Amino acid sequence: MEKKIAGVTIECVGGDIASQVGFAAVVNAANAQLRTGGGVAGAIHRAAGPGLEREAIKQAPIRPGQAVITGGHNLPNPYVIHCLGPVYGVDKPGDKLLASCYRNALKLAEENNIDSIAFPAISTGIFGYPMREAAEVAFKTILEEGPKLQHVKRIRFVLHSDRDLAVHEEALDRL
Ligand code: AR6
Repeated sequence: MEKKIAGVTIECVGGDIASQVGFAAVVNAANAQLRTGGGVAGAIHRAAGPGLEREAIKQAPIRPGQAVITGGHNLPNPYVIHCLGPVYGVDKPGDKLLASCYRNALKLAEENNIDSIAFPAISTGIFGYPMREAAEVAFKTILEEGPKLQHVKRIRFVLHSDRDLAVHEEALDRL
C-alpha cells in the first residue's frame, strides 16, 4: 500500500532490504561499530561485499539515534545510510532515539540529493523494540519531516514478514 503526504510517497512492501532496485539509498539497522551483523546488517553487508565494512568502520563508533552515510558498493543502491537504533528498555528514551534515527537518515538523504530511500523496521529485531510502537514512531516522524523534504520524494518500508507488513499498513492507514 502507499500514501502521499506533502508530495512524498510513503509505501510499505514485504521483502528483503538488500534487494531494493530503483532506490537511491537503503537504510541499515546497524551496530555501533558499523560492522556486519545479523538481520538487516548481515543481509546488507553480504550483498554489498567487504568494501562496505571497510568504508563504514572509518566513521565508527556511532551512538543510538545517529546515522552515517556510505556508498552502496555491490548493492543495487548508490548509498547506504547506517542508523543505530536504541536497544529497547536500555537506551532511553527509546521513542526519541528511534525518531532521531529516521530524522537523521532523512537529513543525510537531503544533504546528498537522494530522492528515494528504503527503510527496514529499525530496532525491531535483535534490539527488541515492539513492532507496533516502532511503526508509530517511524510514521509520526516521517509525517513531521515530510513537509521539509526538498529532494526525498519516495520513502519505502521493507518488512520481513506478512505480520510485520500488516502492522505497518495499519499504522500508515491511521496517518
Ligand atoms: N530485510 C528486511 N528486514 C529484515 C531483514 C531483511 N533482509 N532481515 C531482518 N529484517 P535487526 P535491530 C527485519 O535485528 O533490531 C544486527 O545484528 C527483522 O525481522 O536487523 O535494529 C546489528 O549488527 C526486524 O523486524 O535490527 C545490530 O547489532 C528488523 O528487520 C542489531 O542487529 C530489524 O532487525 C540491530 O538490531
